[in-house]
Amino acid sequence: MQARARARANIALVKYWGKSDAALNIPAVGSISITLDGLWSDTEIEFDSKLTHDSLLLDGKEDATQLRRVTTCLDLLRREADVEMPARVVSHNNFPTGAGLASSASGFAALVGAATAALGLERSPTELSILARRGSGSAARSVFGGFVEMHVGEASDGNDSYATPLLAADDWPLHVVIAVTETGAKATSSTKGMQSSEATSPFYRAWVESSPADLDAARSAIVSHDFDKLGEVAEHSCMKLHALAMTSRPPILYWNPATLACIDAVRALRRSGVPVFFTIDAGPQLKAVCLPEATDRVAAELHDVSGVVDVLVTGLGPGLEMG
Ligand code: 2P0
Repeated sequence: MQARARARANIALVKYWGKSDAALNIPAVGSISITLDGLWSDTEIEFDSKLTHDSLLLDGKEDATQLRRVTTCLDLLRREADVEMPARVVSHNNFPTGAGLASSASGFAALVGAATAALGLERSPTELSILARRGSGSAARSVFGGFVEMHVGEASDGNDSYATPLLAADDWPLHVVIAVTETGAKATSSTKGMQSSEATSPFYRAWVESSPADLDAARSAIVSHDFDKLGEVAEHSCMKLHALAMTSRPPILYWNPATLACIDAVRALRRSGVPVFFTIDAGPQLKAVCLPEATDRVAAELHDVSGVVDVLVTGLGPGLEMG
């Protein structure tokens, strides 16, 4: 009753922020993401009747907060498999954990992949996406590679709220340059941040109402490989998310001065004709998405921005891999 899996991080170009059902973790808005080849979680799990409780070793350290979320997710799977055994989970991220680099997305997708295999549950990618969503909304997208859309669905049990692939990684091989401006964990988790925005931001309703138009624009830009159109809607969605965070009470500001300097650098590059746009998640890192011919230039410019401590470059990658 042992298995392992690898899942990659993803970044949303049309963002997820807010839930319609917190208990079932059903998102209030759909989202569109790209799965990143170079950032992954490797997770190994063993169910063992000799254990008295679940344990989690994340990057070599015990993590009580994440363990609670892991146990909630494993309880679902144990019910489906009709077993009660606790599990030992060992997970490793090859990138900074909890700093706005989507470690919960890759982590929960890998966990669900490994745990279903260890329990002998045969689940389709759609079913895995639904299970991963219960762990973390963005994890539903990491089950698939390339360009991925997450659907809100209509069912009250969440069984039609899952991700589907839009376009394979090789069909439009964009690159992503990540400017790391801080390696510590963020102050406000996504889960808490979105709860606060739902409850207190005066812009939350407008965010939900304007989401379908962003999804339509991004989907058609992806299908037609229209880089400028995708960049315009992605930056708009990113700015709306951060406007929601900033107008929550108390306000949440995920950026630091280097994040803003990176935004400036990307806009200056674009003015000089370089095909690049940015997105920023619930943390201070800026992700620049570019056409492959621009990668070296974008990486060099972001590397030189004051406050940038590291630059990671990656292409788009595959979905969940078992074994
Ligand atoms: C996204 N984020 O679409 C957005 C943009 C962060 C900013 O999905 O509460 O960690 O576990 O479902 O998946 C991060 O949210 O939140 C996220 P939960 P999750 O990528």
